[in-house]
Amino acid sequence: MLVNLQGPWDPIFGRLGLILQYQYNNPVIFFAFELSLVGGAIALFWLTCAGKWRTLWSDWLTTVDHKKIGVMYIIVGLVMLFRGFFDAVMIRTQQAMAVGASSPGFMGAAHGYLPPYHLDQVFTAHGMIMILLAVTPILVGIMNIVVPLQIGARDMAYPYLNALGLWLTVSAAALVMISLFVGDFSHAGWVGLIPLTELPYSPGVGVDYWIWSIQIGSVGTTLGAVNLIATIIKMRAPGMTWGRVPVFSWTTLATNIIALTSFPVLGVTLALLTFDRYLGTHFFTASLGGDLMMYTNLFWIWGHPEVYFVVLPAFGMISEIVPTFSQKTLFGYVTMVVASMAIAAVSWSVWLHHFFTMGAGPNVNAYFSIATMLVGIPTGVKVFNWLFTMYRGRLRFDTPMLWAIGTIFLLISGGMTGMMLAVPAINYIVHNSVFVIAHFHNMFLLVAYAAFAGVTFWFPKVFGFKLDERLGKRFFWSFTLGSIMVFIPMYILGFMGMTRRLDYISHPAWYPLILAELVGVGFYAVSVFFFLAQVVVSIRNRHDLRVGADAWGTSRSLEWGTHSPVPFYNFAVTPMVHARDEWAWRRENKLDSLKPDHYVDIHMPKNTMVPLILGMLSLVLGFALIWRIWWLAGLSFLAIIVAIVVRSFEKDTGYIIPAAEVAAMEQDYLDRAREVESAGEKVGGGAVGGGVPAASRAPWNKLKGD
Ligand code: HEM
Ligand SMILES: [Cu+2]
Repeated sequence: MLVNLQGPWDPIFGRLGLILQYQYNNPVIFFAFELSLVGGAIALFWLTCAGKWRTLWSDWLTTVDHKKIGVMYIIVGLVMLFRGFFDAVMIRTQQAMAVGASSPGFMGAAHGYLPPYHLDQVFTAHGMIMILLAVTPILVGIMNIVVPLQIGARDMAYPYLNALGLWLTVSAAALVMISLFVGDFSHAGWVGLIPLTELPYSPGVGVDYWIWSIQIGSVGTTLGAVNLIATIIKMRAPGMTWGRVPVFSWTTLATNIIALTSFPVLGVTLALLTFDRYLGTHFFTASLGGDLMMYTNLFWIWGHPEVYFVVLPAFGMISEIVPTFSQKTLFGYVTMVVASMAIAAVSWSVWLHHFFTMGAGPNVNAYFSIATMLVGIPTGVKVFNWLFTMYRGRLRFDTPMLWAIGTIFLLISGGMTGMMLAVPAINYIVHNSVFVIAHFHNMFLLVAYAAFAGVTFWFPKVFGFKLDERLGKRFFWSFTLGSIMVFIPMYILGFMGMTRRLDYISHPAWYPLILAELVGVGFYAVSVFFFLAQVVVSIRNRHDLRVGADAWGTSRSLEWGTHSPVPFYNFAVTPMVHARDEWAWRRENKLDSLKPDHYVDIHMPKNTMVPLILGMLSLVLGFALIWRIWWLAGLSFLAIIVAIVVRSFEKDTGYIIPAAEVAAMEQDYLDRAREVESAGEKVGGGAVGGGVPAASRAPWNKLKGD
């Protein structure tokens, strides 16, 4: 039943014999390999010398604490963001070097230094990594950290499932990284252009790496979606009615409904493609009853909702940040919530705008064109709400606010070009040009901006100290210069007719703009430096950057009503919610003391190593399936089942912290807060209800709940 493969196959080693046919003489890969070896060695050395193995194991690898899981998601996302950035640098330098027939070629390339087959892998990896393994994990990480705090919960509804989602994401990322050194990666674009992904056209293991890493990662994302939805529905603190749920939590709900309904479509689509490649079926082939466009339809039925999956949390984050730094309540809470749900709803009915040129005819195209444009209405509502929130507010331009304003600019420009693309007549002209690339980078940049806003905004909540503002602003401005320099020329090039995914530029008139893009990449590189400097300097100066519970002094929602850094049990006693902007309400009514009348026992989930083991086993399973090592695949699959069954018999999964112990821990936090408060403005204000400039307690903060 299995298909006949080209090249070697062996019952023990599967297709691993193919490795001998790959040429490992590429200096770029060699450099990356060296770098990871050296990096790994340094990390191991440091862990051993500093005696950190035990902390790593018990505080991080086996944890089920939603905040730590969130932090690990964000770290994985940032690492992959860096990897994706490296890919981008390679694409841009290749295009800048390979202009005109006389441009020289190196390392086996006719022009530039990347032969087409290698460049194709680089842009495929770039797209897939950035969307699924960089932006998505960073957002999931922020949702993980913030949502339980915002709704006054102890943890997520299913802490164990939460850790499992993380480790599946890690194993997906690991598979992509392994493909760099063992075998190769897909060359068929992040969308898996059909029939290029079918076995006859991609006989190697690259497409299989692409399939299995997405498959494993999306199981993780789906589990995360179940968890976040259940958490928001079931775990809200007493008094937190639906009308009081903070907007970020609302958008998290909307976005995870999208995830829960769309990721399974991706799973099924890839499974059908897997059948084609492994079992010789013909779902998506051009003959024997297969249908190429069925793949494209199914892919975008997931793909379009996915783009809203990343954009809605971004909207949610700036809906928290803009009011905080405008010192006003959010304008139009109800319309904001309705708009989020409307965007989620419309997102299922627009997928065909990705292939208007398929030739479905004017009626079908008109339907999808109108549906696509409808998205502009709720999106516009949101933009106006943010603007009205800022209108006559007392604006402060701390770093999170700068990123938030950048987000709004990008949303307007990216949304406009999206509207242009949604007109079939225009789309026929610019489809498959770099105008589309500029549009969606514009959109994904918006998400990145909001994510940086969110990370800077909630960082002090999680770690107890702020990130350095001066370096943060430099990071913002260099990143923004990079975005302008790379993507405005790209829009123009699209109009000039430059198609996407070129390895060679034949048109000399495009050259100046391509060079401008390369300069932009230089600014991005500078911004990476400022980001790393910001992290290092802030950690070094963490004592001076300490903050109290309300890190920004004007924060509004419930998460600011517990200590910074947040204790592992979140709230000493479950908070009672009185208003929509609970913390702002407490601040105004002088109810912002963090000391409750009395303490009670707290029930917490226990650490477990099962999720880590399951993650590692899925990595082995994925690797075995890619290389068709059937015995290993069977064995690891069996081990996964056994681990799940064994864990489900585990009854003793929680423990109690006695009230007295809680009281002692709380005392430490309160002492720390007092110390921060007495240090006053020097530490950036925002100690326990104190250190806030009097002006920020202005009368318009008054809000009577819903
Ligand atoms: C007002 C909202 C939006 C509209 C009207 C819109 C419209 C479109 C249209 C019509 C296309 C197809 C272009 C073509 O291939 O010819 C497109 C492509 C794309 N858009 Fe948007 N879009 C919007 C928002 C977004 C958002 C929020 C994101 C992501 C955060 C996004 C990401 C993408 C991506 C990734 C592609 C192309 C993928 C590819 O072909 O590789 N869009 N958009
Ligand atoms: Cu779309």
